[in-house]
Amino acid sequence: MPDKQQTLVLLKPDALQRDLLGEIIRRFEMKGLKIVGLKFVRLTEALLEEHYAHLADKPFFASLKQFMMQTPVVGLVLEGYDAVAEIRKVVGSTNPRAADAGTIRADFSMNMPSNLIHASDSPESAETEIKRFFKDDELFSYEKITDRYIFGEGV
Ligand code: IDP
Ligand code: MG
Repeated sequence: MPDKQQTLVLLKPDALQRDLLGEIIRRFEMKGLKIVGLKFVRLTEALLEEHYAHLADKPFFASLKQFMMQTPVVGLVLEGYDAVAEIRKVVGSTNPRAADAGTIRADFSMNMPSNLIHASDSPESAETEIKRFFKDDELFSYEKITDRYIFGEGV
């Protein structure tokens, strides 16, 4: 049986400004990823310094933080088999011009930092990042009629 995982996604200010929130969420839904958490988050400098700690010494760090604070971001927790890797595949490479055609970043964006989406890069970071942005009572477990078709149980 594949591994059922949860992962954290943030829809960045460029997704909001460019009216792409619905299109991006639609792509996740079409893939069969289940939305188990969904809310607006107002990012702060402190939160970004934690979330993007691996980029702290980059020359673009200050402008990245400013960009991420321009509007609220949409936080999502998505669930599915191998969800961490599968979402990264649907999202595409960090640099939109290096991303494969058909990925969200390749199809809808052109340059960094405005590549529309954050998605956790490993099961370990997904666990930390979900806790960073969502309280336990903001995550929901529920059955969908399509679960058996998407997840292949008892079809
Ligand atoms: P990821 O979002 O694909 O996981 P990371 O390396 O973790 O990529 O970088 C986080 C975010 O920082 C990127 O999504 C992008 O918005 C921004 N970023 C990364 N590299 C650059 C750069 O060279 N210039 C400007 N922004 C960058
Ligand atoms: Mg990353």
